[in-house]
Order: sequence, then structure tokens, then C-alpha cells
Amino acid sequence: MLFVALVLILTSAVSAVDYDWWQTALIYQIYPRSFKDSNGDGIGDLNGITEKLPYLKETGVDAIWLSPIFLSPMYDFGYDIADYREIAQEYGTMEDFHELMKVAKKLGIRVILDFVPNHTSNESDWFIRSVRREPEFQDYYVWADGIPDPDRPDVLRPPSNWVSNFRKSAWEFNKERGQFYLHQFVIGQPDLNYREPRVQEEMKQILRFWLDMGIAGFRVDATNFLFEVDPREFGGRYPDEPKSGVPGSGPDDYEYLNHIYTKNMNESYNVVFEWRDLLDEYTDKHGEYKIMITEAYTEIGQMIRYYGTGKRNGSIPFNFFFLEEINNQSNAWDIKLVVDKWMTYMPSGQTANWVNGNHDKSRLASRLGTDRVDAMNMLALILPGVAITYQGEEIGMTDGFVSWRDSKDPLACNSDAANYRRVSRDPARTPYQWDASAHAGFSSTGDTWLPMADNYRTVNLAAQLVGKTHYTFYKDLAAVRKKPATRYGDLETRALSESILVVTRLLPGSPGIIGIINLSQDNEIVNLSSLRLLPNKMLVVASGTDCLLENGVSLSKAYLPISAHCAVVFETIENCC
Ligand SMILES: *[C@@H]1O[C@H](CO)[C@@H](O)[C@H](O)[C@H]1NC(C)=O
Ligand SMILES: *[C@@H]1O[C@H](CO)[C@@H](O)[C@H](O)[C@H]1NC(C)=O
Ligand SMILES: *[C@@H]1O[C@H](CO)[C@@H](O)[C@H](O)[C@H]1NC(C)=O
Ligand SMILES: *[C@@H]1O[C@H](CO)[C@@H](O)[C@H](O)[C@H]1NC(C)=O
Ligand SMILES: *[C@@H]1O[C@H](CO)[C@@H](O)[C@H](O)[C@H]1NC(C)=O
Ligand SMILES: *[C@@H]1O[C@H](CO)[C@@H](O)[C@H](O)[C@H]1NC(C)=O
Ligand SMILES: CC(=O)N[C@H]1CO[C@H](CO)[C@@H](O)[C@@H]1O
Repeated sequence: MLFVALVLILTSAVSAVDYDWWQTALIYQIYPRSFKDSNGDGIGDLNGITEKLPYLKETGVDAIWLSPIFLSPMYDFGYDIADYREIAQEYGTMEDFHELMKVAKKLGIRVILDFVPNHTSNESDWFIRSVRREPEFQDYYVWADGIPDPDRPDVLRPPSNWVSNFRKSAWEFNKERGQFYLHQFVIGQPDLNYREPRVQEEMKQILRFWLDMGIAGFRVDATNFLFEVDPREFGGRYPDEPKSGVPGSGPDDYEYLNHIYTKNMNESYNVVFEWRDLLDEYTDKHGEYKIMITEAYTEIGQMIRYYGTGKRNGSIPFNFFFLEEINNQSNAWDIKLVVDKWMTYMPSGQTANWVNGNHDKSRLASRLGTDRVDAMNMLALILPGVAITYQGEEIGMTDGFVSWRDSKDPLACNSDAANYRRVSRDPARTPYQWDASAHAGFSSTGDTWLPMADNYRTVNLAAQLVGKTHYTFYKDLAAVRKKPATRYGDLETRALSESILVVTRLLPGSPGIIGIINLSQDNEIVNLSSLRLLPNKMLVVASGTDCLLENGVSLSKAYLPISAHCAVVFETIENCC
């Protein structure tokens, strides 16, 4: 007896550090400005999020990732931070944040914060002191002298030809300091200088500040822009970038140049590895693994390096291939290749992740069509690893219409009335559609920061809580995700034809999980007899809006009628294998 008790104590001491949770986490991205407005100012806020946490728990979400909630002049809606340790007033107070943490903890929902290390706001105290050349802050930003114009010596040209992601020169002259500063994004977002050790130390202190409050980790913004080339390698000057030759691009366009000196510098990876080590200190202290997910839109070889090396642990780099390589015409073969691509390049033993949308991209239902929403949600939730849902994907929200006059996104506003719709991210950020009441239950005022999407009276959560809906399917998927085979089972993907995609997850000693998608217009019978390890009898456990099969129906693997546009998940009655 004593021995058993001792073993129990020892095992529970070991499992006290919850290392595993993140490897199969369902993470829900909240764009706070558009989630829920609790005080009637037309802008979402922290108390609104806290109010809706029980709904997220009910849905089956493990963690929420909050897009930036920090003090910011909001030129880029929080991705321009004035003070990393303060909450934006329009989102609430530090007390509100503590309350959110308290409620989340009680419900068992982990909280992940957005960390935006690539730049601060120009209203940051650091920037103001750097402009004044205060010794401690002098080199916090990337400053450089202008080049006198040979024709007009009184005019200074920018230090190099670099172009901002938001068009035009990436250099802005500051009169007071008499130098140019670098901004890879908007003018109000000066780039931090990671070659200054003080900056690196400061950023680590910020990570500690929030970790000490019990958050579960960070999503890190734009890690591939952290470093620029070291000017010391070029005689103290920043070198021009070569032209890319992209047709139709002009000198003001970001695509015009090949960004060999401002992107994907090797030093960026080391910084991420150091942050990983810092997070690991908290893993033991808090008895829970701290997650880090990094954003870098780049090619796969560069992305994969964020996972780490044999010697250093790294982060989970966002897998953006669902966003970039699947469209409304993709067939089963195409989708299989996109899934396999990540699984192929990912170093063995690492954790995959699947992303169907975010605040920068057209929404899933608009990008791929409403009839593919269930299919893509199913893939994200039954494939191995982390699944990330952008708010609204679970109910198939589409992009809203935002007129030129109502536009708020700097990408749109830097464009013009004729072209803004091509670049605007506002349509993917219209407020969450809770119900069919005025202002979709998002706010008590009609004066919301962005207009509601027109279809909110039909597409909303309240209308989908019961019956065969995107939401009930999503909820069933979230439940399937908790099963051992979905968490730990081996993965196989098969395209049985141009239109039938099959995903199997098999784990010895557990019932198998099988997801099937029919992308065609025609009804077909699927015969999975060739999957020999798969037990014969199976039950429907999640059935999408276009499926005729109901949950609980039992079928043989040799005869599975899958209707058009159906996404369906089965669980085998017997254990595999
Ligand atoms: C910050 O930049 C914006 C332009 O993006 C400008 O309007 C504003 O005056 C700047 N503020 C400071 C303090 O430099
Ligand atoms: C960057 O690192 C990679 C991989 O370690 C290496 O192959 C490459 O030469 C490095 N590039 C530079 C410019 O140092
Ligand atoms: C990487 O992390 C794992 C588990 O989190 C740990 O066991 C391992 O020692 C770490 N490796 C390095 C090189 O830090
Ligand atoms: C597919 O997407 C393209 C490009 O967004 C769009 O023009 C087309 O109408 C869409 N087709 C369908 C069938 O939705
Ligand atoms: C897929 O749906 C189409 C359209 O209803 C149907 O004809 C076809 O038989 C279905 N495929 C399978 C494998 O069930
Ligand atoms: C399914 O395929 C197997 C061979 O792979 C075949 O023996 C069986 O008859 C097929 N079943 C049906 C219902 O078509
Ligand atoms: C890749 C990228 O654009 N990352 C972020 C860096 O900062 C800008 C401006 O704040 C954000 O809009 C981006 O999301």
C-alpha cells in the first residue's frame, strides 16, 4: 500500500509539469477590438473577452491568443506599441486583465499574448529619449545619416533605397536628431535595433513581466524582420538592396526590391532561441510548458529553422500554407500535398500547426467559399499538432464590406479609393457576429469602429448553437480532438480520387479516427477496404452541414456514402490495430 501511494505521489509530481498541453492545443485567436464591446464605445475590450470565456470553454478551446492589448496610438491597431507593460485604455485596465486571467484560469483556458518585437510606436518613451540621444537609449533604434544629394547639397537623401512593407522609403528623417530612422512598416513604427544589447535585455524583461502574471506563452510577430544587415560589414553604411525584377512594381513598392539585407538575417534565429530558453525557466517554475509561436511569412526552409537546431530549442513557426496554397479550386490531390509539405519538412519530433486564417488575411469562408469551411476546420482540428482558429471561423463568418470612407487599416488608407480593396485587412476584422440583434450583439452602439458585415442576421453564433451548423460541427471536432488517436495517433493522408480526401489517425489500443472530405458536386461511395489496419465498423462522431450522415450512425468501412461538400469524422468501434 505504502509503495503504491509513493508511486502515485512520484508520478503526480512528475506530471505536475504539464509538458504536453501545447502539443495538441486548440488555440483561438481573438482580435480584441472586434470581439465584444462591454462598455458601448463601439470597440471590443478585455471585459468583453472575459464575459465570453465560458462560451469558448463550452466550444472546447484550450487557449486564447490575444492580438496586442498594449498601450498604443493605434496607427496599426496595436501592432505599434507605445508601452509594452501597459494595457491600451480603450481595451481596459490592468485590473481588467487580472480579472480575465482569473476567470480563464478557473475555466482552464490558457492565455497567450502577442509579442511585437520588430518595432515600437514613435510615441514610445524609448523613441523620444533616443531622439534626444540620451546615452542609454541612443542606439535603441536603427539610426543613420542621410546622403547629401549631389545636385542639391542642402537636401539629404535616405541612407539606402530600402522600401517599407507599407510602400515608400523605409527611412524617415527626424529633424530633432538630424538623422533618419528605419521603419519597415508604417512611419509611426520605428524599428528597434537588436544589435544593441540593451534592447535585447529590455525585451527579455518584458517577456518576464507577462510570464510572471501567469500567461501560457507568446505569439511573436514578424520575427524575420528583427535584424537588418550589420553596417559595419559595409564600411558603416547601409547597402542598397538589389531590384527584384517583379513586373509591374515601382520603386515605391515593397516587391520592387529583393530583401537580402532586411529580412531573414541569421541573427533572428538566435534571438528566438534565447527567448525559448527564458520561457523554459518558467516551465519548471509554473509547472506548465510555455508555448512560443513565431510569425514569419517566408519560404519553407527559412520557416523551419525556427523550430531550432540539434543544440538549441526554438519555437513553433506558423504554418501559412493553408492560407497561401489552398484556394476554392484546390482538389483532394492539391490539399494532400499541402498537408504533406509541412509534415515532410518539419524536423522529426517537432509539433505541427494548422492555420486557416488570421487578422491579416481574407476570412476562410470568403477565401474558399462557405461550402469548404467545414472541410478546412476539420483538417485543422484532426491533423496532428496545434490548431489555430481565427475568431469567427467556427461559424463561417465572411469578410464584411468596408467602404473607402470607413477604412481604418493603414494598408488601405495608404492606398486610394480605386485600389484599397485589394490590400485592406478591414474586411477580415469586422466585429464578431454574436446574434441577430442590432449591431450583432457585439456592441450597444451602432457607431462601431468598423461596420458589421451585412449578413450578420443570418450568419451568427446564436443561430448556430443547435442543429447541423458550422458551429455544432466545430464543437464536435473539438471533442474528437481530445481523443487519444487524434492527439497521438499516426497520420496518413490519402486522396482516393480528385475529390475525396481521407485523413486517418491510428493509435494502437485506441479506436481509430478517420476524417473524409468530398470536394465534388456529386455523391459518391467511399470504400476504405484498402486501409487494412483500420477496423471495419465505425460510428459517425462529427458530421458537417452538407453531410446526410447523422452522428451515431454505424457503417462499414467498405461502404461510406459521402454527399457533396461533406466533411465527416468517424471513430472505429474496435481499437486499432
Ligand atoms: C508619429 O508618426 C506619425 C505618422 O505615422 C506622426 O503623425 C506623428 O506626429 C509622430 N509622432 C511623434 C511623436 O513623432
Ligand atoms: C546563415 O546560417 C546558415 C545555416 O546555419 C548558413 O548556411 C549560412 O551561411 C549563414 N549565412 C550567413 C550570411 O552567415
Ligand atoms: C529542449 O526541450 C526539451 C523539452 O522541452 C528538453 O528536454 C531539452 O533538454 C531541450 N534541449 C535543449 C538543447 O535545450
Ligand atoms: C474562387 O475564387 C476566385 C478568386 O478569389 C473568384 O474569382 C471565384 O469567383 C471563386 N469561385 C467560386 C466558385 O467561388
Ligand atoms: C461526393 O459528392 C458528390 C456530389 O453529391 C457525389 O456524386 C459523390 O458520389 C460523392 N463522393 C463520395 C465518395 O461519396
Ligand atoms: C471494397 O473494396 C474491396 C477491395 O478493396 C472489395 O472487395 C469490396 O467488394 C468493395 N466493397 C464495396 C461495397 O464495393
Ligand atoms: C510580417 C508582418 O507584417 N508582421 C507584423 C510586423 O509589424 C507590422 C506593423 O505593426 C504588423 O502589421 C505585421 O503584422
